[in-house]
Amino acid sequence: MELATTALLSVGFLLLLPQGTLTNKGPESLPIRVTVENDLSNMAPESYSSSVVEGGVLLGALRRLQETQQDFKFTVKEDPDFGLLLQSVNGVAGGEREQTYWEILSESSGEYTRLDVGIGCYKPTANEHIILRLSIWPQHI
Ligand code: B12
Repeated sequence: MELATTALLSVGFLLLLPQGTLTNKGPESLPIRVTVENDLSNMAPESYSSSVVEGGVLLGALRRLQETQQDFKFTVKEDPDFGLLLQSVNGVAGGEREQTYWEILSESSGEYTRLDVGIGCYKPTANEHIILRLSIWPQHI
């Protein structure tokens, strides 16, 4: 009798647990789009689909893209203060001499916003469109 009561109580407790508690589901995967623009070398823009885990950073989406797409690659350089600088995309590096760098933007309804942090800190949202654009350093920064 006592055993049956304990069993019943345990089943009741399990039913009360929020869904997913016992299934150990990982974070959701959010789709994002990445476009590489290099007008400076007259190259046609290339768009790619990738994904980022919910709460994950852009670096993860770029790594995933590099692993799945033969024609996408990138390199980074570590900065002691601000983390990871996107140094090259698809074999083209930004350079001190040419004063070029890979600018990172987010596009929505034709509006472009420059990200205020680098790829190691920025957390994309679902369906966000990220632009990696080879640009010339702004004159006053
Ligand atoms: C000049 C400058 C740049 C220049 C650097 C060119 C150069 N060789 O001088 C350029 C235009 C390349 C640049 C780019 C970016 N920058 Co900037 N930049 C600055 C600025 C105004 C001064 C840096 C400086 O000269 N310091 C003096 C020198 C002697 O010190 P240093 O340690 O050698 O400086 C180096 C680092 O600052 C590094 N650097 C510059 N910006 C960034 C950004 C990131 C994410 C990293 C990892 C490194 C880095 O480049 C400098 C030269 O090597 C700072 C603001 C500030 N007051 O620090 C912002 C600042 C560092 N940049 C910032 C940002 C966000 C960016 C971009 C991500 C913008 C974008 N959306 O594209 C990009 C980097 C993109 C990428 N490819 O990863 C933020 C970083 C915030 C953060 N917490 O991550 C800052 C703090 C400005 C701000 N408040 O928004 N930047």
